[in-house]
Amino acid sequence: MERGRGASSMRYSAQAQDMNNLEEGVEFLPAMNSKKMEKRGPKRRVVVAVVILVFLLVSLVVGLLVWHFKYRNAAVRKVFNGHLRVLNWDFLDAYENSSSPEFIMLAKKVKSTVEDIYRDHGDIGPYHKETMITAFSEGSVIAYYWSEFLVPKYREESLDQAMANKQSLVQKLNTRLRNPVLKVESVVAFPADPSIAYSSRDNICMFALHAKEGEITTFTTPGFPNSPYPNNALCYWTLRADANSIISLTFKTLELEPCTDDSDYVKVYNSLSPVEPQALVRLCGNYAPSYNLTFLSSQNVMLVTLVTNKEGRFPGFKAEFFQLPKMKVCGGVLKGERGTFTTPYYPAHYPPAMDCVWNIEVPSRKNVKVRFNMFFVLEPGIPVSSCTKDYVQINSTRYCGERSQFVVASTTNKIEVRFHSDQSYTDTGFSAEYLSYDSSDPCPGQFTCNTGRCIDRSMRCDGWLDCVDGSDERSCTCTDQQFKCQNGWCKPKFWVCDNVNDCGDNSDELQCSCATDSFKCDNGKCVPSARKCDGKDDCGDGSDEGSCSKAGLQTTVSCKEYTYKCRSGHCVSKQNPECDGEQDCEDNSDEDNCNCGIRSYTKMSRIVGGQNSDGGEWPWQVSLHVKSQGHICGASLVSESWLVSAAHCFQQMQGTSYSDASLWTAYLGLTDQSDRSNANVQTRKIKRIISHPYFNDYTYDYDIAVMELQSPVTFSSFVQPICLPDATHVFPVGKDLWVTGWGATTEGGSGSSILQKAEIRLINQTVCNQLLTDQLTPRMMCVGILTGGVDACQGDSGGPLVSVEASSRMFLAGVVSWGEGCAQRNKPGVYSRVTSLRDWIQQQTGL
Ligand code: 4AZ
Repeated sequence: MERGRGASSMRYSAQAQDMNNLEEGVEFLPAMNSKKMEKRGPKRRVVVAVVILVFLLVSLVVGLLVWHFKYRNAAVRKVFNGHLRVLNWDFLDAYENSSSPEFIMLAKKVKSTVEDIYRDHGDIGPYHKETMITAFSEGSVIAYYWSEFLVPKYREESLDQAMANKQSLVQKLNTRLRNPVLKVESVVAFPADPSIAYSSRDNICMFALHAKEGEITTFTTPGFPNSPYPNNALCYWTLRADANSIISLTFKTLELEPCTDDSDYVKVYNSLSPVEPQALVRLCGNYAPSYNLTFLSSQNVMLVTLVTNKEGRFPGFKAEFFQLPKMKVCGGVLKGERGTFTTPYYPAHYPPAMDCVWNIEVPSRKNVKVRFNMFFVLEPGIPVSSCTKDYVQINSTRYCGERSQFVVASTTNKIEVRFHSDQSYTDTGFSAEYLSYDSSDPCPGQFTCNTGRCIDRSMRCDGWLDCVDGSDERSCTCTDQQFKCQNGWCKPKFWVCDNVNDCGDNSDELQCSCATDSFKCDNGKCVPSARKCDGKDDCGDGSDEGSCSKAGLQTTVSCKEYTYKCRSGHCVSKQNPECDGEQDCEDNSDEDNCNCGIRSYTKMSRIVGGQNSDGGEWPWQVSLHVKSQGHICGASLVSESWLVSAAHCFQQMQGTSYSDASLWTAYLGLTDQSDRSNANVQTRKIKRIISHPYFNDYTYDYDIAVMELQSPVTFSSFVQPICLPDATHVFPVGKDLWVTGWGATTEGGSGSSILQKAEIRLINQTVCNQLLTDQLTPRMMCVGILTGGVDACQGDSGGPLVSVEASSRMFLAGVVSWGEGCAQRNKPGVYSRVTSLRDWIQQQTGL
């Protein structure tokens, strides 16, 4: 400021006289300076001032007018879909045919009633353009319609609110007109799906089908199976059944464009109107043959829509439907020693809007327990911790989501099981059995886990964790064939000194050093010391040939798949030379970009099972939240602006497109989910998500994604990147790695508020492929404790699996991907193998 004033007075003292000079004009404002005014002629200055003032005023008015007419008044096209019930009218079969005179006559009446309702409302009436009645169904008569509006942008919100609250208007209309032609109620309208309402289509097709008594009706996408469905198309199939029936719809084959944000999709509605609150399922891509694709309605109508984009044509679907009598009661009284029960129509998707109650009673001297053998009550976007939509309730506990077998026991001879499904999105439900048991012997002839599960007695104290909570391995007396760990557990003696921490406290691996003249390999093998650094891999894992530098530098060798390539293009033989604190390449490129993998302090306990982490212990751990759903997945910080996570976290899931970067928020420096406002926490929005293009949502191959933060984070003792290993980096089998996350702490259980850590070890790929029935690909690796009990679980996905390497630096070895359940014996967790995906990460992020 001060410098500016000085500059201007210097210009003035030079006495520039040119009045056209803009800088002179600036000088003209201090009117108190009478000397200057005199010199330049007062009249001329006043005229210029007035002209500028007028000019500014005119510009302002013009600007305001342009803003008012062009922007404030810019009209937005809005479409709503809805339905209403006409009370004083009976349904005729002819109403099913939209070209029948009966349909046309009633549609005219309904349309004028809807227009009356709109006209009555100042936030709706002025903007209404058109309403069309699309269908009728029974009860007494339900009319389905869509309405189009043109509304100025600034009135859009009030229109949305008024449309969401039309019930009060209808009451007004009904009271205003004492004898209305149509008496209407239950008027509902929802904003139309934008992919249907707001884009023009080259191909529209509509089919109306009515189930025939005792017959199955088949329908297909246009051209199926001889030609693929058309591009840029919108097809509707209205399915109807007789009054008091419901519809069972099954997709026999379905092959659409693979699921992405804007891929082709089929959506099924429990209504004749395509409204989201009554959507039952959204299907895209294709489904495993074992996946049940049968859906049930709650009424006698259903709508199937196919929406296709401009590219990619796929075969489409063949579907069939039939009618069933509407279920009168759901649930009931179940008596006896044992029995089974399921959700309605199991294993088909249960109908929406269902409430079932089973009152189970076993003989009076016994207690009762319920075992859920299959449990799929998953509503997209609803966390298992809240169960606000579809759920099973026993006593006051609600269960939802996908769970593997679990037991709920009662301490009396009665138990009440409730099932509730809401209006939208259904799943395949549950299959359960109830059993009576003796309170003094809940598992006759078997061992009872503390969770209530019964396991074979031979599994007790056998070294394997068969109960999820490890209760079968507690309070054991070790046999002659067993080793007693320091923590009291018994493990088979032949597991001692196998370089695997079987006890969890590593006590089985202490006192296992090699003879004085031998070298202990990283894989536990002992080789004669003379063979170390002899140019031959005697250990089998190369560890006897690592760290064999001469005068600090590694000798250059010819480049192989497994040799580290320096920036100069030369290769060195040393295994894992990156960021180990030693110069191995001539150009020192092996020690470049090594500001990673170090935490503010080291604190590692070696304990089986997850444990609470301390703040700053895992500074690369990221919690990924989705708006209104909370923590969904983990991720790892690899630079100031990039995260690595799992592609399956960003899949399109019924109703929500998780690949939309704007849905996500990343929390860094976080330990306790309930303390997100902690000063060490940094929050970032996501700029973009790049999932691996080869990610396969069936096999989970290439389950990796990178995410760019909208703005870089600031590194601190709570926020630090993890090192990315070179593609040639070797993580030897048997190596202990750490997995961290806020996921479920028991299979099917809820997530943890405090970040959990667990130490697990890398399992041989061939052995694991056998355990997991040939499901592994080279982009996967198994890490876990084969005895069970320690594992990643739902909610840990995308999170880091890290390895402590030379100079205590930690490297990202894997990304939590999938598993058969959690922490089960012989079912280790599967992780995306970062070294196999390293080149892709480099291409995407430049790191
Ligand atoms: C999951 O659902 C999940 N036991 C992640 C990891 C494992 C299982 C499930 C491994 O996100």
